[in-house]
Amino acid sequence: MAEIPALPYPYPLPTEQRAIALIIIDMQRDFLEPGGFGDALGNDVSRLQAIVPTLQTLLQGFRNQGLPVFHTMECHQPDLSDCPVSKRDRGKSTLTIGDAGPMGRILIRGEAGNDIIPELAPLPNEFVIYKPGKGAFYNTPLQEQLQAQGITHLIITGVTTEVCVQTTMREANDRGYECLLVEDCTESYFPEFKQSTLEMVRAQGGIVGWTGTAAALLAGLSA
Ligand code: TIU
Repeated sequence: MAEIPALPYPYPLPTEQRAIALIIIDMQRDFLEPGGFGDALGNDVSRLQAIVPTLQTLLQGFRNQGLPVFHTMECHQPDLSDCPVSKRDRGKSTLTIGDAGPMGRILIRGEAGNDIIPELAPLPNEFVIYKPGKGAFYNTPLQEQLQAQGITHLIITGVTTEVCVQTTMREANDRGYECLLVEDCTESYFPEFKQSTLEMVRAQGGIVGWTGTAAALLAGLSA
């Protein structure tokens, strides 16, 4: 079986290449642009822009090989029926989920600020998962869609590393997926939290999975 350089040891690729899918988590204006949810929580959102070019290259690599791509979007229904009060009230920000901001209502499906950034816009043949929680498996059809495609290996990218990315990777690990977190395609508002997440994922013999780079993965996929 082919493998690619990764930590804590090489990541084994599946024999059937279509069993590997790219998951891009929450690369939405709400997290990357001023006036969205990340900004309302008091974060410096400009930090997250750094991964966009590398993630575009990785996405293009998956598209070139015809491999499955899943985009997730953190969002809520306009009536907030899928948003727990605890989530809405948390943080005591001036603007919170459902309030009108400069890009429309914060974290509400269909609003301009909730869109995926144009550089990474999904193609019609790609999967889009609308998720109300931090993990992409909670209250979504992701598990059924992965199983229907025979996918066993997940390449995990997006924002933020220690919140939605790590939660999703832990959920996927518990469901038996072989997960690789791409370190130059994920970012956090807190550099030290990103670093700690990479380390805790691959500690204890890869207790949650592997970490590796986009270049190593792309080289392995095209070999
Ligand atoms: N606040 C924060 O770091 N993240 C989130 O609220 N959602 C995601 O990580 N997508």
